[in-house]
Amino acid sequence: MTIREVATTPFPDQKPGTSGLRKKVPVFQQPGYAENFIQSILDSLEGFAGRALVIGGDGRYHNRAVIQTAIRMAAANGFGTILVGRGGILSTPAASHLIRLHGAFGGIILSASHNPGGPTEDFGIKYNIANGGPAPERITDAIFARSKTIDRYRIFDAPDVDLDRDGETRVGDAVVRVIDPVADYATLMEQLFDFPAIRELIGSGFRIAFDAMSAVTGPYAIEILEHRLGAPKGTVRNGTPLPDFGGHHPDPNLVHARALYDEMMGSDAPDFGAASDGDGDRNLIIGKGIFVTPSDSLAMLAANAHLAPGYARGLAGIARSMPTSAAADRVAEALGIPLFETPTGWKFFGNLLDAGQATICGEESAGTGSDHVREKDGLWAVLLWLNILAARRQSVQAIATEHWARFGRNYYARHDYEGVDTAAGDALIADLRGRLAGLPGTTIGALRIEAADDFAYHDPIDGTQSHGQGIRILFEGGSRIVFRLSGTGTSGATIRVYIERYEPVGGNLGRATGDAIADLIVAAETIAGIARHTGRTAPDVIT
Ligand code: G16
Repeated sequence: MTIREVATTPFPDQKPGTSGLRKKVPVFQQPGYAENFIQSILDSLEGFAGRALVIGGDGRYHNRAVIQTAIRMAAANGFGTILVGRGGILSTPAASHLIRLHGAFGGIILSASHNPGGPTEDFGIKYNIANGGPAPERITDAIFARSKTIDRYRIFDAPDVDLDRDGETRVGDAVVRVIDPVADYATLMEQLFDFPAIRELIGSGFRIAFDAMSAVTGPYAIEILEHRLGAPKGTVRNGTPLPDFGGHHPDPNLVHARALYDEMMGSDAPDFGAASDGDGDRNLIIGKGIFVTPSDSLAMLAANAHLAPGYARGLAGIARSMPTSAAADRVAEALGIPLFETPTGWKFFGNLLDAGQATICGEESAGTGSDHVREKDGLWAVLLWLNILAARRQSVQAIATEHWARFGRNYYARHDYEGVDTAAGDALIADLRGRLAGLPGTTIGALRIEAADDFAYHDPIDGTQSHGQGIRILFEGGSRIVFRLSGTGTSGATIRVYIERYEPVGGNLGRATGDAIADLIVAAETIAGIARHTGRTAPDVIT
C-alpha cells in the first residue's frame, strides 16, 4: 500500500451551502471532484493526526464509491481510526452521536438529505466537527477558500474495504472499523425516553404508521419501533434504504409523503403518523385528522418535554431558526427560559447547545432536536411525541387544541418557488433589500407593516456575525412574511416565502390555514413582485 500525491486543479463551484456541498451525481463523478473537496476539508483542519474520524452516508447512489475514497484519503492524511457504518450507512443524527460517543475528531457525512437520489440526481458531502455538529461558517469558508487553490490530494492506493462485515482492517497505519450503524443510537434513545410507557401505549392498541421513504431511517425505525417498542411488523413502511429512494423525493412533507397524509385524514386512520427524510434528520408528524406544522411541533414538544425522562429536569432554553414561527417563543416565555432566534442552518445551534444555553432546537424545515446530539433528529422527534402521548393519554388533536387555547396559534405555511432562474431570484431579493427602509408604516389592505429588515445574527457565544440571512416583513399584531433563497438546492434558485399569522388566545383558533393567511399571501406578492421577477404565479410546493 502506498500513498499517492495526485496533482489536481480547482473546481470553482465547491462552496458549501446551508448544509455541506450538494451537487448532481455526475458533477461528483468528475475525476478529482470528490477528492478535491475532501482534501479541502482535511487541509482546513488541524491536529487530527492519529485521531478518529466517523464516515457514513444515507445510502444514496454513489455513497459507497465516495466512502471508499474518503477512507483512503483520511488514512493517507493521518487519521488513526476510521469508524464506518456497516453498508456505508449512518443516519445524520447517528453519525453525530458516534462522533460524540467515540470522542472522534469529526465526521464526513455523505448525504443530500431530502433531495432525490440516483445516477442523475443529488449527492452531497458535509463535514461535522468534534461536538458532532455541522462545521460552522468559519470552517466552511476555509474549505471553500482552500478548494479554490488546491493543487494536489493525498490518497492511499489500497483495495476496497469490505463495508458489509463488522470488523477491523488496516489502510496503511489507520485502523478502519466497520460498525453496527443502529445499536448505539437505539441505546441513546432508550436512555432519553420512557420505553416501557410507550410499549404499554402500543400494547393497548395505539396504532402507528411510520414512512421511512426508502431512505436511511428504515433500519433505525424497525429496530426501535418494531423490535424494542413492540409495534407490529409493518408499522415501518418503505423500510429498506434504496440508492434512488424508490424514485421518490425522500422529503417528509405534505407533497412527498402524500399517501401517509391521506391515510391519516381517512376514517380508519392510525393514531399517529410520521415520516423521516433521506438522511434521517427531518420529521413529519401527523395525528389522526391533523397535520402538525414543524413550527407547532417544536412548540408542543418544548411545552411537554418534561414528560420524558431525559428532559424531566426542564429545559435551559429553546432555539429556533428565524423563519420558524414564533409559536415556540410563547412557550419559552411561559416557561421563563430564553428563546434564541438563529439563521437557517442547524450549524447555528451548535454553540448554544454546547454552552448549555438551549436544550431543544427546531426549524420550520421539518427539523427538531435537542442537546443529545448536534444534528436535528427525525426519530428523536417521533419518540418524544410518542412519550408525550403515552404520558398524557390524549390524541394529537387534543394536545394541539389545548396548546393553542393556552398559547394562541401561529397559522403558518411556506411557499417554495423551485428551479427559478438564479439571476431572477437574486434580483427579487436585491430589489426587496433596496426598498426595506421605505416599508415600515405602509399598509397593504388591513395589514400595516411595523418593521422590515434583512436578518443578521450575532452569535452570543463566540461573537460571530452573520448577515443577509433573510428579509423579514413584520406586521402589527405579530404576523410576518419572510423571503429568502434556499441554500440546499442543486439547480437554479429556490425562493422560499414563509407566511405566518398570529391568532391570540380567545381568537378563532380552528380555521383552515389557507384561509387564515390568505391576505398575507396577497401581501407577499404585492411586496415582492414574485410573478414580475420570476414569471411564476403560484408556488411549486406548499408546506
Ligand atoms: C438543511 C439544514 C437546515 C435547513 C434546511 C433548509 O437541512 O440543515 O438547517 O433548515 O437545510 O435550508 P434551505 O432553506 O437553505 O434550503 P437538511 O435536512 O437539508 O440537511
